[in-house]
Amino acid sequence: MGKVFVRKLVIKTCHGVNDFEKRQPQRFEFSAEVGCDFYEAAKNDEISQTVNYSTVCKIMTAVATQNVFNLIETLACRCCEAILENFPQAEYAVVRVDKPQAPIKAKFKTVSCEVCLRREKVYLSLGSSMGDKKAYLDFAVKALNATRGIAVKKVSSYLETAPYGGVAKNTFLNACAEIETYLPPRALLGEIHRIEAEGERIRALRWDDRTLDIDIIFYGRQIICEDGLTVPHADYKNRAFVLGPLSEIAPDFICPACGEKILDLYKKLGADK
Ligand code: A4P
Ligand code: MG
Repeated sequence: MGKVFVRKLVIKTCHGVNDFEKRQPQRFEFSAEVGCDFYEAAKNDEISQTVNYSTVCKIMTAVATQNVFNLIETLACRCCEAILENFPQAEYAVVRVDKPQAPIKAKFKTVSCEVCLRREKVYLSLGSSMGDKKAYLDFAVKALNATRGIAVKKVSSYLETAPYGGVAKNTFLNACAEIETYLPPRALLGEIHRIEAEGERIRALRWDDRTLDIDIIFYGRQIICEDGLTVPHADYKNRAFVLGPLSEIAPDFICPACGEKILDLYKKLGADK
């Protein structure tokens, strides 16, 4: 693992909440740190295998000069996203924006903001128990892959399963997907809710039949216990309809909470459940 840096790239451009800032260019300084494994690039002395700092500068210049934003936060986020999209081998990017001429009545060196986005491997469970179930699952995979910041890497086969939980009556079609994303967990959940709504999901009774349900099972190795978001999923270990498809695409993935392998958890549950 290594890091490539750009420090204080100077760009004169127009960003700010005030109208005059949107017309009069002022000085901004852009710094980036991009995490990537460049061992092979160093071994072969080959620029195409690493994160080219010249390209990083071009990306930040393009974002800074082709847009007019209110916030330096937006500027930093857009730069970070563009760097990660351009370098699929980059594990994370940190972008800092300094605005030393910010129009505030105070003696200061600079105002700044910094953002870090990390590409994570995420496992999702997909389910449908109403209408054309296969079409809803196909739609979910397509919609996820079409979402900025999400790339679908693997999809399990679709499995017919008996309803679990005692509320839903219909047979389900279930699958699991592995995605790569730099969206933070809450932003990912927001995109999932949007896709569920586009898939004609109506939220009525909990656990009831639905056209489309997407749950986050794992988000990298993070453990999240917040209002409205529990990761790893609170009940995945009791669900053959999750562990079965997951065993197909990630049998050796180790749960960050309990330290057990997916395939072992599936065997423990018993494939008949
Ligand atoms: N939420 C918290 N953690 C998560 C997470 N890791 N991923 C919150 C996604 N959402 C999470 O979910 C309710 C709230 O949980 C969300 O607003 C979110 O903030 P929901 O999707 O709105 O409602 P739900 O799906 O009815 O509830 P829940 O608890 O997600 O139910 P499940 O777990 O999805 O179970 N039987 C079979 N055979 N196959 C199935 O797929 N699915 C269910 C629904 C029941 N029986 C089933 C199946
Ligand atoms: Mg759900």
